[in-house]
Amino acid sequence: SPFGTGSPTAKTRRLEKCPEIPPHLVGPLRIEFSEPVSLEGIKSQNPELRKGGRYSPKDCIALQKVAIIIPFRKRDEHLKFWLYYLHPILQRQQLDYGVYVINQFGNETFNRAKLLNIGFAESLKDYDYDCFVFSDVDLIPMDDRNIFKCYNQPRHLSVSVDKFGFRLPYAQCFGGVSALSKEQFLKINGFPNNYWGWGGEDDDIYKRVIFHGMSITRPDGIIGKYRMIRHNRDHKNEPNPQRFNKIEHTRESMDTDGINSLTYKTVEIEKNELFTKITVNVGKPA
Ligand code: BGN
Repeated sequence: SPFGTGSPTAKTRRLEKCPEIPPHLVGPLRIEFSEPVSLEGIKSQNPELRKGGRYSPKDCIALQKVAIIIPFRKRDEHLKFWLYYLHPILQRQQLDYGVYVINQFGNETFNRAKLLNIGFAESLKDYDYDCFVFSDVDLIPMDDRNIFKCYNQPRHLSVSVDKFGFRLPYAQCFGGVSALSKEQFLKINGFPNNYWGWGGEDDDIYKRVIFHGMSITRPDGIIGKYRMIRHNRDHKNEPNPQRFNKIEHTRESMDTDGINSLTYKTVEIEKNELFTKITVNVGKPA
């Protein structure tokens, strides 16, 4: 052999691709929120994480490079539970991943979809991600076979949430947790920037997907089980009265409102041990 004699050591062996089905998955998980969790505890339970909440499997080459984007404002307790449950799951799923918490600066009306667009743009400055999982901070999967990766069509992951009696509330539902490849995301011009307050932006995204000739894939209702952390309605995220009108005009607006028209100001980037927190000024409703 031109590479010398003897068997390759662990150090010099070329890594192979990770298997299509990750071998360490356990299936159904017990998820509860009665005992609070601490950041210090989560750190010591996840010693292989790198700065900014990054990870890649050490024994094989991950099949996908996944940025996980969490829109956020003043939900630190929820974020702790999310990190506590998700980091071990994502490592068992053998993903090359990073966690990006996109924190809306100030007290203006919340804008979930714009924060998701910002997460796409900012995470790509960090690493060459090829898949983006967009997750609400209060949603925890109850089965680790629900893999946080991208498929040949955009994927809806949070299909049977306890809050809705473990059923899909309606067939076109695309809210909660979704996964789009870079190509799928760019094809639909990303997400709308002008849905201020609660509701409708996920329906707009669904229509963008359909209008671009794609469809939604989902895990089955067992693997797709989720728990939502109970909470009161947030301040400055009232139901958006314009949402009914806006989702009637997705077809006309989607090519000019999206990742190609995104503007914002980065206020701060913090690389913590468990996640990267990017605080952004998204402006306010026109
Ligand atoms: C829908 C909301 C979604 C929300 C789901 C689940 C609207 C648009 C006008 C019909 N859509 O009704 O945004 O994710 O409920 O709560 O309000």
